[in-house]
Amino acid sequence: MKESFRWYGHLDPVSLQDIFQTGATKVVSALHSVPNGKVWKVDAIKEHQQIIQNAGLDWEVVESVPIHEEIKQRIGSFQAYIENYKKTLENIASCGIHTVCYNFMPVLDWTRTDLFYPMKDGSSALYYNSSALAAFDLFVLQRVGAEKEYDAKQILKAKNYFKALSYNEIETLSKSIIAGLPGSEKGYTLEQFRRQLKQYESLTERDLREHLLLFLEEIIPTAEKVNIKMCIHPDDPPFNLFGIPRVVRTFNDLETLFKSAPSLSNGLTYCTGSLGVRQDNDLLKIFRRFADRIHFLHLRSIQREGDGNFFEANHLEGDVDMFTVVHAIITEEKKRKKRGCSDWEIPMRPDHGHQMLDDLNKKIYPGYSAIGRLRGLSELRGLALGISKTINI
Ligand code: DNO
Repeated sequence: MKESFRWYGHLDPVSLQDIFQTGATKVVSALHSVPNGKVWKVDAIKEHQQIIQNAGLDWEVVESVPIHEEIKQRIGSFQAYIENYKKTLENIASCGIHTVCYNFMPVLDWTRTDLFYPMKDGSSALYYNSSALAAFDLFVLQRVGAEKEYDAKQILKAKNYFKALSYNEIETLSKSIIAGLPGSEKGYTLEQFRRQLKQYESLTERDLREHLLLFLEEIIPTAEKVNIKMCIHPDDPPFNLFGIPRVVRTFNDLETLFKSAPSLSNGLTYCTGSLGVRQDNDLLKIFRRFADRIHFLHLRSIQREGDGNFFEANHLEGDVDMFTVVHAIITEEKKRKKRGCSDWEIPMRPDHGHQMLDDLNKKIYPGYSAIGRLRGLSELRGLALGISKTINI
């Protein structure tokens, strides 16, 4: 695996020099200052790339080129945004970067309800609590028709959850959900969020899937032409939120996606933490089925706590069987190498990490503090080294 680390640019509290010390050689990054929908200019890409190179690192993967909401809904200027997207891919490729991660989650990107969930060892983790989300939906956002989304038991749990919250806790909960986690859009106020959701009111799961497939029909030929591997990121969490559909949640969702555009440029970001939230997602089966189109890896674990609740466990703990996952990855890499593929090594980043040690007193990007990710990377590095010595292909 090509060890990589995510870097959010010059505002990131974790510097490139810090990343260099982790031993990772590759960087995963994006031009976060370019507004969604606008073309990434070659000069801007090159400038960012040069900054990374000056630190002795390589910009290996773009994560993400975001997809404009109008493309997801196929309204307004979606066609122009698709053209811009293609141009951006061409520009990225012309700078020598050939892996692009993206997602197709409407309105919100990844979502958690608690960004500082205390762990027994004194570190803190990210948590998703379905009652907290329902409490926010029903009693803070007061979304019209929200009660139809939940059964009586869930509504009762949400009520009790909400009753126990102080005013400040309600504020914090709202912020955690809609104020924008690192890597997502800037976030919303309650009013903006309501408006965004309303736009999706009549959009069915079938519509959204069709819009994704139509988008792929347009961009995959461009990606192929310029030798870019597009890697869709699974929905996180992998189920519908706020009554709007998500369509990259399960084995079957992925199967549909890749059947409709079989080119290997139509690839997957294999994110164990996102897919692993669902017990019905067999991580090994997913890996094996789509192995040849897995071009990027996000390795992290989660611990399911029932009702769809989960926290982000240490990388080698929790419900993701990291040994089996890494074994499958290394086996795939060795097969690729044997076939003579020059790019047999798959870029991997330790995804998220606990806020711990010195980072507990620092301003961090939730999930993206240095030490927690460094711990994850080191553990994964050791695991991979051990496994790789045992596989002879
Ligand atoms: C969260 C990230 C996501 C991811 C996008 C990919 O930590 O994995 O924000 O970057 O969903 O487009």
